[in-house]
Amino acid sequence: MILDSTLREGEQTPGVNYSPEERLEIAMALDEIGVDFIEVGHPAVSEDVFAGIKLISEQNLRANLIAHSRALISDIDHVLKTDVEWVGIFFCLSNACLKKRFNISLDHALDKISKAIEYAKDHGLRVRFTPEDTTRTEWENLERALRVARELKVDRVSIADTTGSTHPLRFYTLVKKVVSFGIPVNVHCHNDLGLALANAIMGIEAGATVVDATVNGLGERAGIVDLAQIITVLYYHYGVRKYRLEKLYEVSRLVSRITGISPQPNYPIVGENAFTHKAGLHVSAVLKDPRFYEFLPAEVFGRERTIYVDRYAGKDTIRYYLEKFGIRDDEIVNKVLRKVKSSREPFTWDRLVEEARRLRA
Ligand code: HCA
Ligand code: CU
Repeated sequence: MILDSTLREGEQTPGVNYSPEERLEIAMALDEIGVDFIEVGHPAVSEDVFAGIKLISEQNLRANLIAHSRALISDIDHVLKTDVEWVGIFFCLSNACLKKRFNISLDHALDKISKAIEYAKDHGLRVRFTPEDTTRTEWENLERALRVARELKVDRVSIADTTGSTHPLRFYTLVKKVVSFGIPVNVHCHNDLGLALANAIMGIEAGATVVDATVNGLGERAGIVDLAQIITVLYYHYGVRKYRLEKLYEVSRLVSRITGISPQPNYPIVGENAFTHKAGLHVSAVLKDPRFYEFLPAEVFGRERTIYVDRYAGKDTIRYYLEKFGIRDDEIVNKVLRKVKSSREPFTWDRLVEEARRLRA
């Protein structure tokens, strides 16, 4: 399953603050794609965030809604008022955090967490618990937390690689150990080393059943797993057919428009260049059969294959474009190609055709 956290983790991206209406618009788009969970935000952050979450919870979306909360009764009260079904409670239990950040003992921390979980459960919420910075937390501490979570009938635990520090093989081992406790597991992988997706996949291999992701990979620092990438990997390598791939580009554009942050051009699937060919050799092969240089078909994602023309272009590229405008003269093709090759500028269709018409005249 997929948990999309564009509205929570994604809102922790510098420069991103959704209005209630924007929050709703994104949630509806995510619901259309078919994500299983939508993490709608942290209602205690501000009235505006709260209002947006409330707006979403009134819609009767298909996805399960989960709101973020510290291990505080007051935070959980905010969540209760939004009427979402799930709460995600997080607390860091590494020795370093306990000592330097909070200055409390592990027992004290577990007590605080238990009270929060019990309160949430007593009020009918389903609970996900995240021992934040899981990958750097001492196993003894984690083990105790997992026992407590199991006793309190926590519905899911999330293994967070909060600083993106882990290695896929090490992550696999950790997830496997946690899965053996019998509580359903999420994985939440940050991308500081560019390993978020690899780690998430290893998490799946080890038995995790939910992967956290965000549209355009948004999130703190280098962000987390990108929604389009994980859904596409699930489709092509795991045969998961339940998500609407043809909507992924649309939702990426929507989030880019709202956040003002576009993915880099070479970003997989939703980046501007993800389906663009440039070198003459590639174009010539692709015109015979796209599969020579494409694993992913553009149409599946509601996108179009494009061909970029500059001095890397070959004769086939120019012929292909000019033919579209009814120009079939080989000599003109050669001349246009020479012109293209003598320039360091790209050539748009218009410019190619204009060039050809000028030469013909
Ligand atoms: C945070 C940290 C978090 C929490 C994940 C979770 C992380 O911003 O609160 O609550 O499951 O990466 O550990 O995003
Ligand atoms: Cu995170």
